[in-house]
Amino acid sequence: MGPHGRHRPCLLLLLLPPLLPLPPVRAAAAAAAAAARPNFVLVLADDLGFGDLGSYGHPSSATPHLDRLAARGLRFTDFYSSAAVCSPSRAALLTGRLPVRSGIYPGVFEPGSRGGLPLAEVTLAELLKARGYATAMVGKWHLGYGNNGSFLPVHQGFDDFLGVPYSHDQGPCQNLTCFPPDTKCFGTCEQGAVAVPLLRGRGIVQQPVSLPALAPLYGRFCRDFIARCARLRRPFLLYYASHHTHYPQFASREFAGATRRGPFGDALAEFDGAVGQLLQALQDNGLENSTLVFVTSDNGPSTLRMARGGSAGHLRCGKGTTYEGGMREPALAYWPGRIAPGVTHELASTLDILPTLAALAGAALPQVALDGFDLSPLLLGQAKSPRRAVFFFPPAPDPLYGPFAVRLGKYKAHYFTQGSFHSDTTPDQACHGLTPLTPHLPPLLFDLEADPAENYDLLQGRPGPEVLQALKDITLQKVLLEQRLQFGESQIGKGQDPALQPCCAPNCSPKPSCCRCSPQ
Ligand code: CSN
Ligand code: MG
Repeated sequence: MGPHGRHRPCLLLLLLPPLLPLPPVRAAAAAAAAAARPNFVLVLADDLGFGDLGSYGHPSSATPHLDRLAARGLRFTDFYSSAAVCSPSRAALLTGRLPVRSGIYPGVFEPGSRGGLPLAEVTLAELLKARGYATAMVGKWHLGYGNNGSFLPVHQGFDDFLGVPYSHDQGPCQNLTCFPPDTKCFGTCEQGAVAVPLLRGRGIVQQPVSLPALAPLYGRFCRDFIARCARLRRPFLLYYASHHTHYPQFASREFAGATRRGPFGDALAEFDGAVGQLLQALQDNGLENSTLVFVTSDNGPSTLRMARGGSAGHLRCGKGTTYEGGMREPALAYWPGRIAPGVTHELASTLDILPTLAALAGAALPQVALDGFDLSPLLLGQAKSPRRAVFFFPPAPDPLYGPFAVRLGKYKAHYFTQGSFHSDTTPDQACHGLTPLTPHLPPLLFDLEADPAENYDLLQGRPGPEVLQALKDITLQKVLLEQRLQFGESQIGKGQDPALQPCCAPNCSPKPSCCRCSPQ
């Protein structure tokens, strides 16, 4: 493994022995050490909302495999992503740091973006690799492409990568096939960019990518990777970042038209089937009891897409906003024999994934400011969540404003609100793109247990002493965070250079339309 180029030297790699085959006398010790290092399958859905899964109350979704994980694993009711759009959310997941620290703002990376997740950031993959893990990723990256792919996963700790560098609507999607045999994708997406490529490592294997072929390709890649790790008795991290529920939704022949919920439901069902295949592969290789499977989503639903977008359930607004619908997500933790089935109302965040998996793997944490907590005692039923607060930053964060909202315990205060075009078409105008940035002094204050939909501002009535105390406590949290939070240099602000867009025929003309390498 690891044929895809150099990895920058990192302190952890220098401290730990190189990953050479162990001499036979130490085989028993190695086996014992391996038993202490569980495998991790980290599944991230795209723009999947709090209300989209059957196990989270959706009446017409077909998600039998995810619902089985929910029934046999730990289901979170109060789990948050760390941003309301894609790139910053993924940066937080892989670094355990608020995305403003790594400079992943404003908005999301574009096909020709100059920046990417800085290579100096220590990712979950790098941290586990230093602990002897094999690491692989399939699916959507969206943390930069850069000059000749210099920001791709293979430069951020992943031994292998099969996937798409950004969203599959960041190219002219009218040329893509969404439903076979001959149905083109709904909508036109981003004109003027190259056709969306499929990459292996740093190389382009298809341009444009065939969306209906993706789930089977990814499935084979994952099965092979899992089987190889099982054979080598090597612990592994598999990061599966699905595209399906992002616009334009797609599905292969097996799933197209197969559900009661229409195109979104079909795409979701195929994603669900892919999760089922991952579980099957674990079972086939005898790894089900030594593997933690964790499933969540990057941000809330894109209600702009109407019935083709996801659902936040009874939560307010969706993608792009700092209301609950923008960032509260379904989350499932499944590890038979270790994690007891149940439901938890404890606070948790994608920021906590890195410290949690590091603790379970016995890996050292990077010596940088982290914003996550080790949830392993919560997962293993030994303690409550150490997390007390959640901070909500908008897609265009600014140190002048700090977090737009803060949750502490069951209370959430909004100091600023702003609509987002991603949350258009909901009945609530506060969600919509034309609703401007609005400061709130005093903040809007909601009790998320009594009022998860954020309808009833507690400071509108005659607030009692408990509510006034909560207001003080929560405002203190905001101030304390602002004191310790350093905004990194904006990576997305470095702008774009069309010449950086991935092109399978580098010297072709005219760009971008000549960047095609497979028959339509
Ligand atoms: S996202 O969706 O990448 O899943 O967040 O596909 O915010 O300008 C968001 N945006 C294209 C997108 C553009 C996307 C934006
Ligand atoms: Mg997304």
